[in-house]
Amino acid sequence: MVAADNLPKNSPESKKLEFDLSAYLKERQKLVETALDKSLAIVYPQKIYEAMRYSLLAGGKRLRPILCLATCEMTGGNIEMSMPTACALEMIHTMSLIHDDLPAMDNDDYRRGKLTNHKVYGDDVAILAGDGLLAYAFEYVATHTQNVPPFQVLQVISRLGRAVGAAGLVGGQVVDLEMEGKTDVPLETLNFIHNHKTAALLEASVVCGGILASASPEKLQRLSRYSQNIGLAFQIVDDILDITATQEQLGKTAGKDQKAQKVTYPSLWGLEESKKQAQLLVEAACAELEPFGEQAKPLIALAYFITSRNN
Ligand code: GRG
Repeated sequence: MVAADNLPKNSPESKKLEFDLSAYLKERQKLVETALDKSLAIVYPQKIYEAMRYSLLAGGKRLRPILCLATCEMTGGNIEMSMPTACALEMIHTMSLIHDDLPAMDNDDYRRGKLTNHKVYGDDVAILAGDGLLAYAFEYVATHTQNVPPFQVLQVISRLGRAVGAAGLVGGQVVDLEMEGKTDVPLETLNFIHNHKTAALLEASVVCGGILASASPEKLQRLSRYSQNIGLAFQIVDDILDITATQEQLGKTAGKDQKAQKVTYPSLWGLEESKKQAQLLVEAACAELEPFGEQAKPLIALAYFITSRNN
């Protein structure tokens, strides 16, 4: 779990907003942790449930569930109706991390400050733990969402499916793997990779929150543009942190991109320009929230958190 005390309580953005992001994140992370813990019991065969829970409850910022809850509230819904989808988003995100860390992909030993799933349970069980979490995410939305019309639940399930599959995470990961070892990756391809690998699930987190609260198509469009912008900003900052943060801060191996000579935003633009671009994207994201007025404070603060975070 990220220490909320590290968050930008006194940053210019949170002062301007008069919004205590640190307290907000602490409270929301606690709600999400409790809901995730309750969502998955250990039954027979214990081994697979233990492996699924090992990564699901390993901490992390819980950004995707928090974005979903915040958007649902901003558009007139509430935490109860969005918590099952928030949990499902974290299950999907966690499974993508488990598979990403496998020797056949990024081959990482640490994630969220702990040994990766395959290091503890073996490659075979780690693959199955990822599969188990992915399937359960969809089951969980379908069986646990309350006080939302069935058509909207169906729309959420459909948006999640699109974000995960070849039109989303899987598609982004495939192109990322194809680009391994290449030094002439064009910006267009880099953007494709990260719009799919990173931004697609962040977009689904925000848009699903709006769908659950019956937001209008115009509002959903704005939410979609907000989240695409924060999604790309998130990845630019991720690339920057790979260079500037320590393994302890990141909870995973630092400096991996440079070591693998991977094309990243800082390798194309340099650190300063990358920071500037991330800031511009966050500003563009926040401009989309103007019609939501005061209610948009949490989503604006979360957007600025993306550029000021240190893990
Ligand atoms: C989804 C079916 C399916 C398979 C997985 C491996 C893969 C396909 C996709 C890779 C997706 C991936 C790992 C993208 C990177 C996204 C990213 C920036 C992760 C870090 O997110 P944080 O910083 O992590 O929010 P925490 O630990 O805080 O939750």
